[in-house]
Amino acid sequence: MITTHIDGAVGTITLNHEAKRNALSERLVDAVIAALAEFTRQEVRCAVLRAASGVKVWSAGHDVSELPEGGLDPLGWRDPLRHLIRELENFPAPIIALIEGSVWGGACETVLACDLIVATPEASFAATPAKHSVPYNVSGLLTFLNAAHIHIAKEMLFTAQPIPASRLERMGIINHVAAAGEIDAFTYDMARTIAGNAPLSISVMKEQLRILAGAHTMSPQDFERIQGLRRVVYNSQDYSEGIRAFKEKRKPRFEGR
Ligand code: YXS
Repeated sequence: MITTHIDGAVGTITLNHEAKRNALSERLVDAVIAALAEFTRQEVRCAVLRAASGVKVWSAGHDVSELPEGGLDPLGWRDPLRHLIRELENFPAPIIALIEGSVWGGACETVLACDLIVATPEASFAATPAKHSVPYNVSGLLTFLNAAHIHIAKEMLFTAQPIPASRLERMGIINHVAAAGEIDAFTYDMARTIAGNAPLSISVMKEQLRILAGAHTMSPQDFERIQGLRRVVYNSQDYSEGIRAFKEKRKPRFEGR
């Protein structure tokens, strides 16, 4: 599912399930989370999350075959994607996402939940809930909102179209764009710079920024109303049609009910 490597104080996790385009299955996510735990034990001071060099698809997003076909929240607390996002945010050192190829659906949020993003110019990012009639969850939408201006977050989420890395860099959503032949050297140079700084200060600043980024008040009534609205979506015919269409490798026909 993945390979890992530690070089000094820099750890690398490489997604390695090409057959399923690195879909974020429970098995792959569990492997990434176990690697992060090992990096913590090894006192890694900066981690790099990447796929194999030259890959066409960085990750195809949530494993659709593991999504419920209807009647259950597809992105509940214990969902592998939700678990992965929390582990990335709680990992005590910075994580740099090194992106080559296309990034889809929940993998977009995964990349945005990392602390820094370096991508090749050819890389692209497609947020896909609207493609599958998935009611994204509240903390997941906050990941997008913390990374992008609300108009860009809405463009990503409402169009579900791939957006090139070069455009996202111009908007400050991606830290750096680097050519394929240079991106490794660029990324690991930054990782070593971070790893050479004070780890306690960085770790506490990362945790403070996580708390500040998540500090939003929402009344219990608003939360319950949102959950009710989301339930209408994942109980809809459109949601079941979205999952079925993916499995039948055809374009979904949404009726708005
Ligand atoms: O047919 P086999 O068994 O060889 O498997 C195929 C695909 O079914 C499988 N695969 C996936 N399996 C589970 N979940 C996925 N997300 C997924 N994506 C792909 O991998 C094998 C090779 O796929 P194939 O033939 O399509 O590869 P390709 O190179 O022609 O095309 C690569 C992609 C990524 C353009 C294409 O696979 C694709 O469009 N995948 C789905 C991208 C997507 O819509 N992801 C969003 C998943 S849902 C999600 O993340 C959230 C719930 S949400 O939508 O709310 O954000």
